[in-house]
Amino acid sequence: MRLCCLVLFGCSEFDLRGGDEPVPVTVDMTTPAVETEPTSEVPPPIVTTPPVETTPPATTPPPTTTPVETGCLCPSGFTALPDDDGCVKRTEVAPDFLGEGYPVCTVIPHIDYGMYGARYPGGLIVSDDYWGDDDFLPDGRLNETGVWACAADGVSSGFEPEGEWIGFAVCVDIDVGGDYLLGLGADNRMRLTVDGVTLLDHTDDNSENFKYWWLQAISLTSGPHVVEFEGFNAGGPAGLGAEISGPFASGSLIDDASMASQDYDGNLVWTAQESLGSTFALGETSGYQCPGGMALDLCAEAPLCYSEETAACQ
Ligand SMILES: [Ca+2]
Ligand SMILES: [Ca+2]
Repeated sequence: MRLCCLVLFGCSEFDLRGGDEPVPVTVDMTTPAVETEPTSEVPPPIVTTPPVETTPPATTPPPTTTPVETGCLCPSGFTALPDDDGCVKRTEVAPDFLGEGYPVCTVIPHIDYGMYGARYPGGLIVSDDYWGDDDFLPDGRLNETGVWACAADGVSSGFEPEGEWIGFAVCVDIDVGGDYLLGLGADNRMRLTVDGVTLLDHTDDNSENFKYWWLQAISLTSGPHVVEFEGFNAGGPAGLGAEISGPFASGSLIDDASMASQDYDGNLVWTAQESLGSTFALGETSGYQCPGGMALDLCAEAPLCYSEETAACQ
């Protein structure tokens, strides 16, 4: 609850489920009721970077879903999503806890970061001061939102770790499904998964990994999800930038032009900068590690790894 309010811009009562006392409703009978138009606005998502525990997780994670009465009938073993927009079946195991994660510090700015601009999945490139451009100034998204493990002074980021994947597991819990834009860039390698499914996997050391800001679009159903951003430094300067923007109307992000037409900056709900003062949740010698194809959920009652199958309502 606390993190929700720290992270959400304009956190509404709707988000604060379970936190408010019921408010008695009074009706002024002298004034005729005014009918209001239904709104198509969807409530903002709950996006959190959970604190990383420094103690090992319980070996048996508790179940995270409870059956509820619903208008959506699901196949055996599946549970209806909160908005009845589908069914899900999860497989859960306890993660490996490898030790306290690296503390997070702001990236050291670099004029090469983002110098080619934003790059959409279909190849559209947009270059300016916001996304990044080649004007010998350290601007653009990776310079603005990038982070890496703190140096020994604990204030600025350094070059370490080198040769290790580290990253974030961001919880996105939404009452209504919607589309989201994910942006990232890294010095040197990067990968992106949603609910354990790989969306982007750049395991070479091509300088384009940090010279572009890489955009991806996803459609999320209602309910909890985990977006994982990871970076890997092959040597020298290091940085990982990551952002989540949305929600946008379901089915609206169909091509580069439709993605580029959205108000990305005005709908940011999470950036890597929000992890300052915390630690990298994911690592290979620190933090948590899940089996391949599984996502790390630190928003459950106890840390767990999950994979999931989905099915349509019957
Ligand atoms: Ca510029
Ligand atoms: Ca590097």
